[in-house]
Amino acid sequence: MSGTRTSDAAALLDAARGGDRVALARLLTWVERGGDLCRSVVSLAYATPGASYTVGITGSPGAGKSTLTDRVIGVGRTRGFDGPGAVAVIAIDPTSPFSGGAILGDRVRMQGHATDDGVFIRSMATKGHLGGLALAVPDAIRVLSAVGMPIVIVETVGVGQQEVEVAAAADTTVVVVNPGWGDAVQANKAGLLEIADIFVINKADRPGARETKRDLELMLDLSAPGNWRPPIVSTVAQTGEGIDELWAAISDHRRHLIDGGELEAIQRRRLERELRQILAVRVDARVARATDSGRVASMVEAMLAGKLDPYAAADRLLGEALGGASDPGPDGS
Ligand SMILES: Nc1nc2c(ncn2[C@@H]2O[C@H](COP(=O)(O)OP(=O)(O)O)[C@@H](O)[C@H]2O)c(=O)[nH]1
Ligand SMILES: [Mg+2]
Repeated sequence: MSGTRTSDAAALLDAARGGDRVALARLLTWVERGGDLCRSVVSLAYATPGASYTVGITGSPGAGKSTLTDRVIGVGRTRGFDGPGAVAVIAIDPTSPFSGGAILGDRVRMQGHATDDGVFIRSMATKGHLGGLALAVPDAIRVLSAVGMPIVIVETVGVGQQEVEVAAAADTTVVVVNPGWGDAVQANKAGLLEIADIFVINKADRPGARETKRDLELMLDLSAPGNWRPPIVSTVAQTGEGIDELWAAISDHRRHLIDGGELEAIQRRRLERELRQILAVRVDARVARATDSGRVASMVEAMLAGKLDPYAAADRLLGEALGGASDPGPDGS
């Protein structure tokens, strides 16, 4: 990593801390791309940790997450957790990695705060970060935290394992469902029941909200009891109905985590998961480099000739991969 890059990153970070949104946007672009620049930003951000609280908002496409986020930004700005503060939003749509229509829609739906410089909204893809969202999101949160954002909201489409991983980066995870047949069941199948700290039934202006609430309560009754039972809040994001209750639920959950010492435990687990992910990505990258097709083909010949078994071949390749190879970038690049 060159010294120039480190000083560039330091200057940008200083500017971003002073409220320069262009500098902040550039830092996040570096994070998004991965590689050496990402590494220098992350290492600086790491040395000056902030105290941001992260709220994840997840659910199916069209559930109203962006509309809801826009409302939550409003409450965060006017009341915050301990008074008004800045709010940052990262909007992720893993299904359209190259900023498709969905993200454009997100931006439109969060226009309510377009002129407020206490609000920073960023859509994110994972173009170059080989660690994927599982590393890019925590890195981005770390940068936002280091520049002094007290509240970070991460909006993500909750449809698969990757989104469950993204939710792991949030302190409080809000799962959004809609009234109507089977939505709660779908959320359950997608593994969202386990990650939910709070359920929101958005579009409660539509028929079936009560039934959906009953379905969720039933599923919660059947799931393993913990020391926090996710509350279920009904909202109409378009009008703002239920948003105060949602903010109260988020604040309660945060209080619960802090008072029980749970927040610290979560942060420990998160760092451990992140470290393991970085190791896995690096080992993968080294193995890929050491196992070019010629090398593998010659091993296969040796196996066919009865001179080598596949386990011994793997041992040898692994030794070559992890032996003297130079240190790759933070994401294996
Ligand atoms: N009827 C109704 N429509 C809503 C509500 N909240 C959002 N919508 C609409 O649902 C659509 C999808 O909203 P959006 O926030 O983009 O959903 P996302 O894909 O989950 O981010 C938009 O047309 C919103 O105007 C609500 O509470 N009631
Ligand atoms: Mg959206």
